[in-house]
Formats: sequence, C-alpha cells, structure tokens
Amino acid sequence: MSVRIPEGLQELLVGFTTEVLRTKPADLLHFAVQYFERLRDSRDTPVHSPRSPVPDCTPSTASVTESSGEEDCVPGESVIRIFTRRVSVSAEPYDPDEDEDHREPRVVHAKTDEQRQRLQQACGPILLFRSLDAEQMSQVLDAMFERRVEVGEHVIDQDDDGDNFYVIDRGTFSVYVSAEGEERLVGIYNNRGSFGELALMYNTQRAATVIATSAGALWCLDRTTFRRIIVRNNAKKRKLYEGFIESVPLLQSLKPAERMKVVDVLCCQTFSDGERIIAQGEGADCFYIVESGNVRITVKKNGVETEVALCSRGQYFGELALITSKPRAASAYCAGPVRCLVMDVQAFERLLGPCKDLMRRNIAGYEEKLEKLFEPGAQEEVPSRSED
Ligand code: 1OR
Ligand code: 1OR
Repeated sequence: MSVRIPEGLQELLVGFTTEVLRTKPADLLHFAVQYFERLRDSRDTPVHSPRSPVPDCTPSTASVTESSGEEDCVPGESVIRIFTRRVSVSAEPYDPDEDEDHREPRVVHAKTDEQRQRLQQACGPILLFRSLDAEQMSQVLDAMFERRVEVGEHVIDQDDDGDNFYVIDRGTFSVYVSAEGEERLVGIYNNRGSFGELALMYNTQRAATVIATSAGALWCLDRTTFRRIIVRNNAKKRKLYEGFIESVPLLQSLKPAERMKVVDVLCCQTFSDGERIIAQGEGADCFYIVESGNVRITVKKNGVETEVALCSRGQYFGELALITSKPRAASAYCAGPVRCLVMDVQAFERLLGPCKDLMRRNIAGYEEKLEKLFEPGAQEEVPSRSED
C-alpha cells in the first residue's frame, strides 16, 4: 500500500521542530497548541507589507515550499517566518551571485540557554554582524556551534580551504603568516574578536595560520551560512557605500578593488548629539570614518578639556592609538547626530597599509599643534582636519 504524504506536511513539521529546538518549551503540548493556532491565524489573516502587491509569504501549502519569507514579509510576524524556515544539516555550496530566489536550507544547531547567552555576548562586538538585520542575525546565531580548543591546536592552517568563520568565546590565539619560507607572527587575539572570514568572503585559501595559545572555546559559523548571509549583505553594502568610499581622501591611494574590501569589513554606526564615541585614555580597537555629521575632538590636559579639531564627512579619526599601540590620545564627541563607518584593528592593519604614510604625516602635525594650542594666549580657532 502506498502512502501519499500531503503537500506541506514535511515543512510544517520541520518548522515546528525547529522552534521546539530553538525555544526548548517546558510544556511541549501547550507550545504545540499555541504554535499551530498562531500559524492558522496568520494564514487566515495574511499580513502584507504596505507595498503591494507582495509575494505570498503566508503559510499556504502552495507557497511554503517556495518562499524563505525573507525580504518581503512584514517584520515581527514571526509565526509566518517560523513556518517558512527550513532546516537542514547538509551544507550545499552556495554562490550568492547565482542565488536569486533565496531558497536555501537553514542550518540550526541546538544550544542551551547558557550557550546562547555566551554566544550573544561574544557576537555583540563583531563588526561583520553589526550591519545584519534582526532576522539575518537570528539565522547566524542559530547556525553557530561551539568548538572547544586545546593549547597548541591549529584552528586554521594557511593555504587550506575555508570551512568555518570563528568568533572567540574565550582563549588566546596567535596568527602566523608564512612567506618565502619564513613564518612571522602577525597578530594575536586575546579573548575576543573573530577570524577566518577572508577565505569565505573571497573564495580563497586561508591567508594565515591561527593557533590556540591557551585552552579556549570558539563559535563556528559554517561556510554556506556565512556566504549566504554575510557575503550577500556585503554585496548590498558595496552598492550603498561605493560612491562615498571613493570620495574619502585618505583612501585615494588604494586600488578600487582594495577600497571594496574596505567596504566589506566596515559597519555603519550611528550616534546621537553629544554622545562620546572615543574616550581619551581608553584602550583602542576601532577606526572611524565620518559618513555624516560632525565630530568634535577634545584633548584634556591639566584638567582642562579643549576642542582641538572637528571631523566632518569623509574625514577619519581613531587611527593614532592603533598606529602607536597607545591609549586614545583624545576624546571624540558628536556635534549633532553622526554616522560613522567603523573598522576593527585587524582590518585596519591588513587593508590600510598603503594609507599609513598619509596618516603618519598628519600625526606628526598633532604634537606640533598640541604645543601651540596649549601655550599661553593660544588662539581659540579650532582646526578642521581638511588636510586628510
Ligand atoms: P582566513 O580565512 O584567510 C586566516 O584565515 C585568518 O586569519 C584570516 O582569514 C583572518 O581572519 C585572520 N593577514 C591575513 N589574515 C589575518 C591577519 C593578517 N590577521 C588575522 N588574520 N594580517 C596581515 C599580515 C600581513 C595581520 C593583520 C593584523
Ligand atoms: P586616537 O586613536 O588617539 C582619538 O583617538 C583621536 O582623535 C586620535 O586617534 C586622532 O584620530 C584624533 N591630537 C590627538 N588626536 C587627535 C588630534 C590631535 N586631532 C584629531 N585627533 N591634535 C589636533 C590636531 C589638529 C593635536 C592637538 C591636541
């Protein structure tokens, strides 16, 4: 006797199972009743975005297998999204340029509450994740899985193919690059940060070897999910920021392809009037380019805080501490609302080498200006950093 499986049954059960694994309800039966009731209600009362017509992202059996519900559904309608999510442990190779209809499997690794909390803490500061929307971020978190490492373990070997992107939960790691038969230590990670994005972003072999120098734990994101979400998001970022990045004077010495790599690692951060972006004396791990608004740079000396420069669109700040490996030499405050493009120190080191001469020339001017600004009877005028 042959049994016909009703259309949509598999997706229905997979959606439900995913949510059970994700939310780990105490009362499974109660959860199931609520889940399916909400699902039915959302089908009976489809909610569309004001833009009309919209693709059908309600859970009718006909549409469920066709849609991931990603881009055009109304935010907040989680039940619709729950239903249209699909789970798979198989990771097919993914080319974001070829994928037009967003029909790809979703990877979910179950986590305890304690793991989820640690994961969220570790991922909060990761710049590559900051420009993701809530749904993309939730997919990333679902797909990540924990890996414990021992001291001396090679997490990545240079020239291998890229399998995962790694976010550090805890532990220290050294980065080595071999060239012309010589291996050089080029960086260390100390209990935070991420690595392993390059081979996945650019479909290249691993650019460096990363070795654990203590026991630790990593959160791993598989190649397919990374490319599906981060690389696709980067394509959007490139379109958004290409024009602006080309106009930034500091980046003029980079080739166009290098400038696009800068865009890939940047995230956009917004700040409100009066907010402090940098505090003098603190440790540093970021570099900033002003996309809009004005940033006041102030220096505190002998208890007196004096404005020493004003950065506006296209200008940068926060390079000094990264170059000198010293604490922040000045504070940065928003004069009105500000949007900045932010880059982490590893990307700064890797990508802005050709711009460092120009930065160093400007830094040489700081000391000189510092003395002039603080000598008795110094003029009040605040210099703009237009020379950048
Ligand atoms: P991946 O996928 O190539 C190795 O695998 C990872 O090491 C790489 O991604 C980066 O995330 C990380 N150059 C290349 N890769 C680096 C570097 C680096 N630092 C960290 N990684 N540096 C330039 C050396 C000339 C050091 C910059 C501080
Ligand atoms: P940072 O990483 O030290 C504060 O964080 C940033 O303020 C610094 O990098 C520079 O990018 C920026 N002296 C020190 N830092 C300055 C100055 C500055 N101007 C901008 N920054 N001077 C003003 C020169 C016009 C020297 C006089 C105090």
